[in-house]
Amino acid sequence: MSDRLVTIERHIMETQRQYPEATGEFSALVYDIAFAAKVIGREVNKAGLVDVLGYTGSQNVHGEEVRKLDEFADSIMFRAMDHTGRLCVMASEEQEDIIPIPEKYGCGHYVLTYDPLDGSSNIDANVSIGTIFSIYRKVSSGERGTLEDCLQKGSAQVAAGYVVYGASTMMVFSTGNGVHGFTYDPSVGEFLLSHSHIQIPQRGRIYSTNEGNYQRWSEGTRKYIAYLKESDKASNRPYSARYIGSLVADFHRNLLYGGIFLYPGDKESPRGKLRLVYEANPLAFLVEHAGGYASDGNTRILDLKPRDIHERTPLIIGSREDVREAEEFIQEKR
Ligand code: AHM
Ligand code: MG
Repeated sequence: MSDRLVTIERHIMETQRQYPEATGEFSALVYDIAFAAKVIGREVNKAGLVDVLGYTGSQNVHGEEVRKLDEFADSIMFRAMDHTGRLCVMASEEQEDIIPIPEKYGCGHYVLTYDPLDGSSNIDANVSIGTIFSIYRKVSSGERGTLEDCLQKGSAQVAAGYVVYGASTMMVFSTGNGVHGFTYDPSVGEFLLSHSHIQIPQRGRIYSTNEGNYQRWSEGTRKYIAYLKESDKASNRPYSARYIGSLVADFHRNLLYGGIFLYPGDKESPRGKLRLVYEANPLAFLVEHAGGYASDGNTRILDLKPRDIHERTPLIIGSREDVREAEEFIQEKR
């Protein structure tokens, strides 16, 4: 932890001073997300104590059972953001359509897309889960935001981040000027800067993937994982397997220690499982700003143009040299 007490607010103010033309609208938006994260974190931390666990009885757009905390987190994100005048439209992994700003409130220049509670299958077992978000500038011409605003390439993000509700709650984000982590101090109710300018090692020793899908993987993916298990001192193999099954938690560990996370396409789901807009793009933005790389096996994630807000993509993300090597195997060049 730094010897200066740096709250998210102070960090944003200090960063903003470098941009005299900034209006403060964008900074306030990051602060709004931190506020929503505190409220979601409070409920996540009492899961089990009160009746917040289990299912609501309905299904989301992906046909998955909705858990009560999913629904709660989704509603908090919306309610923390709808009235601020900073956003023109939102999109959530939990909602089928884009989310307009209510008519009674004004619209701003920014677009927010989010996965309110990722890894929710882990909720009932007290395993880390997270909230993931991206911020874009409005590109559509009308007064209100449209689908076009939500379907921008990841390279157009102006900020992205996640909150991991784990042993402690942490918010990690980048506004394009380094990746910074803030740990929540419940005694003062603030996120305090604990990890400044995070850089991911160029190569790691950890791989994270659901190997239960092995039979469905392509030959290239199978060969790559077999390669990581081979013994070779010079290239630090075998790698260690670490898979939590919560993307935010798996990503967070690999960001700090180095490593590679893979959710590839396979025979049954050629586009994999994870969503381009809500999961792959924000984490790809972060990993690149930390010196790493993210690919769908062939193309840089941030260069993919989403055609649908719920589109899926294979995701290979982490230490740059590891991801590049995985691409070679997946493309069957090795
Ligand atoms: P969710 O958004 O419905 O929670 O699903 C995404 C999660 C990720 O957190 C995780 O990486 C992945 O699903 C795990 O999938 P699997 O159980 O197939 O390994
Ligand atoms: Mg998710």
